[in-house]
Order: sequence, then C-alpha cells, then structure tokens
Amino acid sequence: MTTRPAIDAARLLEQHSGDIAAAATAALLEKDPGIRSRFGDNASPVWTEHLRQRALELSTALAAGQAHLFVSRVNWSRTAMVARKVEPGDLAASLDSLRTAIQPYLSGDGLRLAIESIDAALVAIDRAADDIERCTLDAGLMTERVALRYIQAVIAGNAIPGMSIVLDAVDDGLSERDAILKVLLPAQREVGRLWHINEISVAEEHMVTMTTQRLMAVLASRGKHVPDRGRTAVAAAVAGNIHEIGIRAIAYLLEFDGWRTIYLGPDVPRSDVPAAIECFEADIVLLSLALSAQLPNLQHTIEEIRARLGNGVRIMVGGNGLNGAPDLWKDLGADGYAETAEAALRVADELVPVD
Ligand code: B12
Repeated sequence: MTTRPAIDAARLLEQHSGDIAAAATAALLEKDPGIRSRFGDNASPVWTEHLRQRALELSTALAAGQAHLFVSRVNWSRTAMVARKVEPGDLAASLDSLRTAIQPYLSGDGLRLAIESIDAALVAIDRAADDIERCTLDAGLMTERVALRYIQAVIAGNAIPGMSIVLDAVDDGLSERDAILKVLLPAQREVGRLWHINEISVAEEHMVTMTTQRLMAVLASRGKHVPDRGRTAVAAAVAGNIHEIGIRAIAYLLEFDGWRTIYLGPDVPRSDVPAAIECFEADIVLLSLALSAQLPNLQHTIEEIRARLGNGVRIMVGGNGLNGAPDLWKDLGADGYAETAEAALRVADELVPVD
C-alpha cells in the first residue's frame, strides 16, 4: 500500500539522488579508509554510482509501497559483490552512510519508511549465506541439455556450431516455439546467473545474447504460424530498458498464434507508444521492464497511453522488474500481468478474445 509520505519521500530521493550519493560516499570513505585503499582512485566514482543507484531503488520501492523490492536489489548487489571479492562489510557500511545521508532531505513518516527499508536490507544481507546461486538448467531434460551445449559452444567462440545445436534439435522434432521457450530463454537466464556470479564477462554474455537474437529471428521465420485471427498487439520495452530478448520472444510467439504483432524494440520513448497503438489500431500493448528502477518510466508510459487513448486498448505489463511484486500492475493502471512468456500468451488471449 503506497501512502502520501512514501510518495513524497520517493520524489525527494529521486530528485536529490546525486547529492545524497555524493554525501554518503564522502562519509563512507572518511569513516572507512580501508575502502579507499582497496578501491584506489576508483573508490569515489564507484561508490557514488553505487549509492546513487541505491537511492533510486529506494525511491522506486517507496513509490510502489513495496519495501521488499529494495531489499531484493540490495541482496542482488551482495551476491554480485561477493563474487567479485568485495567485502560484504563494505556494502553494509555503504547502507549505513546512505541512512545518514538521506536525513537532511526527508522527514516524518517518509524518513521513517526509508530508514525501515534500509534497516530491513541490512538485516537481510547480514543473514544471507555466501553460497553461490546454483545452475538453473537441468541436464536431464533434452531442451536444457541443448541450452547448456549452446551456451558452451557460443562462449567458446563457435556461434555457427552453437546455432546448429539448436537447429539440429528442431530438425529432430523440437518445435520452433519450444526452441525459443525451452532452450533460448532458459539459456539467457543461465547466462545472467553466470554473469551475476562473475563466471563470465560482459563480453561473453553479449556473445550469447547477440547469437540468441540472431537465432530467434531464424526460428521465428521458420516456425508454423496459424492464420491471422484479426488481433493486433504492440510490444515494447519501456524507456530505459535495453533488455529485449524476453519481450521480443513474446512478440514472436504471439505471431505463431496468429496475432499481427508490431514489435517496437527496446528503450521506446513513452510518447511513441500511444502513437504506434493508434497508427496500427492495436487491441493490446505489451510493456516490458527489466529493473524496478524503470518503474517510473513504465508508469509514465501507461499514463500517456490512457491520457491519449483512454481504456480503448488493453495494457499488459511484465518483465524481471516486476518479479516479486505480482499485484503492482493493478496500481500501475494496467489490465493484466504475466510472469512468463507462456502466461503472457494466455493473458493476452483472455484480454482480447477472438471474435
Ligand atoms: C542480456 C542481458 C543484458 C543485456 C541486454 C541486451 C539485449 N539486447 O537484450 C545488457 C548487457 C544490455 C544488459 C544490461 C543490464 N543488465 Co541485464 N541481463 C541480461 C540477461 C543475461 C538476459 C536477459 C534476457 O534475455 N532474459 C531472458 C528472458 C527470458 O527473461 P526476461 O527478460 O525476464 O523475460 C521474461 C519474463 O520476465 C517475461 N516478460 C518480459 N517482458 C515482459 C513483458 C510482458 C508484457 C509480459 C507479460 C511478460 C514479460 O517473459 C519473458 C519470457 O519468460 C539477464 C538475465 C535474466 N535472468 O534475464 C540480465 C539481467 C536482467 N540484467 C541485470 C542487470 C542488473 C543489468 C544492468 C543493470 C547491468 C549493469 N550494471 O549495467 C544493465 C541494465 C540495462 C538497462 N538499462 O536495462 C539483472 C537484473 C537484476 C534485477 N532484476 O535486479 C539480470 C537479471 C542479471 C542477473 N542475473 O543479475 N543486460
């Protein structure tokens, strides 16, 4: 439940995130000289950026009335830091500094809620175990075995053989739809885990992601499409979100199911979304966000659609940034939400039944 003080505090945190981060970093480095010696000349820029992100995440969690979104982001950072040999104590010390640095900007209930969220995050990271997240793929399943072989081949620099591993499975009877749903999407999640725990670099993640985009396009054009059933969907990742595999996969799967699909791509300016809906007379728009920090952009996009088009178009939202907050879509003014691609197809069918 969002309250007025939480919304005001969220606005102030967003507005002053730069100053708060600078003050918190200065206090952190003064209090803990060990951090400066461990990070060298990078100490100030690295921790300022880190704390600016924290302030923005705290802001979006307060605005959404979901403190646990902040806690889960801090936990995420802890895992990434431990994997990169950053002392967990540094993260706790940085949150202490953040707690002090927000005090000149917030007051009353807003300040209390912000401090409660920071304290909850401190408790969570103190209790967190250091065990590394385990592989999500099950080599006992044919599709996930293919996903593992695909990742290994591409990271070894063999993109064409990697794509062949998946295409051979299709020749052996796997549908193009399942190749996307059960091989490529799980492969992408596994690549995210490997990057998070510092097992692969950003460049290696990019190699797989680029190959997945290439292969998804091939599968999407080869797969069986049911005839057009007269429904149009617009799909986009909201402004600031440059993750596009998930939403693009859903766009392709809708096409398999006979939807006319207008895929706008990543990072779409909010005013371009209603224009596309109008231009293509869409029945539904699907909006994707990857990080909770992108919630304000999602909210603004929905507001812009409603302001220009009223309730004439169905709005469905989803993406990693909404995981763990399954009811938030209602507060955002959307008509539906789904956590996975399969569920997205079901909800789209419910929201826009065939005549
Ligand atoms: C590839 C990738 C990138 C690429 C994206 C390139 C591209 N062209 O897409 C790049 C390198 C640019 C990138 C950048 C960043 N990334 Co990234 N990225 C990934 C990765 C490895 C794969 C993304 C993907 O393809 N997922 C595959 C699909 C299956 O998952 P999905 O996108 O969540 O979509 C599914 C559902 O969410 C849902 N869905 C998605 N959209 C919609 C929309 C609707 C309407 C519906 C109903 C459903 C729905 O259905 C999809 C299918 O099931 C993920 C790992 C992961 N677990 O996803 C991290 C991940 C998403 N990234 C992450 C992070 C932190 C970042 C950065 C902040 C890193 C940084 N410090 O710079 C930036 C932020 C960029 C930005 N502004 O958005 C984190 C997010 C953690 C979090 N939630 O807090 C993840 C989870 C990695 C991790 N394990 O920690 N990333």
